[in-house]
Amino acid sequence: MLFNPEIEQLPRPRLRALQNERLQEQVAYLAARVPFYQRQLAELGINPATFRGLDDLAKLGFTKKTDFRDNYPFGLFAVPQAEVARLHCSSGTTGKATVVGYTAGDLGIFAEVVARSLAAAGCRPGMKLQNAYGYGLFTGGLGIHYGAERLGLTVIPVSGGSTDRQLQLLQDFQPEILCATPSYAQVLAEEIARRGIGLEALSLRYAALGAEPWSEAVRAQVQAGLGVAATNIYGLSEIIGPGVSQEAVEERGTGSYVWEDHFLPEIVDKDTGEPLPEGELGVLVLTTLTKKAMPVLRYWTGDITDLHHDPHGSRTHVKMGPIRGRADDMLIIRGVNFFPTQVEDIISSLAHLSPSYQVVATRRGSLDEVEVRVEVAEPLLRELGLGALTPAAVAAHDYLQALQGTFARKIKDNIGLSMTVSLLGPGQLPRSEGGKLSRVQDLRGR
Ligand code: ADP
Ligand code: K
Repeated sequence: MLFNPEIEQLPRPRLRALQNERLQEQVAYLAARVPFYQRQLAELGINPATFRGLDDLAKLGFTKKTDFRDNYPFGLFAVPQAEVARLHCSSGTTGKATVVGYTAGDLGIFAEVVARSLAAAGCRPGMKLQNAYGYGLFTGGLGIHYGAERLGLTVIPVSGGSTDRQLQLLQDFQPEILCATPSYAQVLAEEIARRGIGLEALSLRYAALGAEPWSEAVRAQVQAGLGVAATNIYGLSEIIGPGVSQEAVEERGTGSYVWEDHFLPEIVDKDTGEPLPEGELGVLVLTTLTKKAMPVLRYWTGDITDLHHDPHGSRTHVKMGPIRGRADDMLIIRGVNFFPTQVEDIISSLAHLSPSYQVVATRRGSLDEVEVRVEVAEPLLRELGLGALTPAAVAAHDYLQALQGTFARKIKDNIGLSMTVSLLGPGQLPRSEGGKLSRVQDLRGR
């Protein structure tokens, strides 16, 4: 089913013309309203009045995550605060960093693209959707919620976690659709098997999964374990939230439709920033074409994928492949984005920890786990009369116990993720060749 057939099947030339017109409008709008873009356009010698739209797209500069940080909280907003109907933050950034805003009209666009996405995922008006995405500042919960309502679904806003409750509701309310991160869908599938709940006790038919990368192997496991057809939903707060692109249920494995009337995608070389031809892997760059509160030009997502047209597709919009990785060191832990430098900031706020640290991501079952290993500063250990630190030595010293606890708590409070903390003595972390520590070890292998 297509939620908006006219737009979803708009012939390519008309779609291009629409994008062209909207891009010109968006550039003029930002040039008149947002100092950051005024400066950027001026520096690049771009005159909004003569900007030719798509032909000039590659002349525009990129917008990066650091630009959001530098303009925190509202510096990139294009409307007075009174016109902002809702605020969200990028996941994993509970405090500073990425704040995004929406006008009432923007929320309408958000609901529309999610409604399109859920329809492509297999949902039909009248079905029930259990929404296990987190509600709150994270765009996932409310984003799915309002899109599902727009499509005419009955929403069960259970939010993330509480597996017992999730399983109870799946049996009692008999929803046909589940929205969750793929790793949480795996957890639910495993628990269903472990508790011997037969699939005949459930009515699930479809799952729309996203917020983190996943593989065909995970798809196979979730589809078998939950009795669903599972599709990919992709998005990011800086652009709107989930619903930037979505896989169609009949076309699983061939890529996700980018809703191009609202979001203009490009693939660029991760080192040079040069646009790459169709089918090549590079960094996904997205421009919003219709948002009003906080439009962005050429947002550097950091996500590595490709774009390709599917001549046999049910929609005319371009497809993006699965996310193959990141152009930076961002990790996605249980759907939450996190940069190792966030750990570094916490370390520098605490006395007695040295800036030598390592972040190790592993998988236990289907859930991500993170251990932060950090070296304790030399003077403290000398004072305590200790050399190398073992877990037993840490456990035997109240002060080290407290330090470990404070560090773990700050991580949880500031990043929103629970991590295991290990304290080590100076020089205990393995150095690589040139004596350099590799800060991140991702041992999850999907
Ligand atoms: P979201 O609510 O979609 O997780 P965030 O802004 O918190 O939004 O995170 C966006 C990032 O999450 C993306 O840049 C990408 O790295 C990752 N992400 C979101 N959806 C997917 C997906 N379906 N597959 C792979 N990665 C995804
Ligand atoms: K995410």
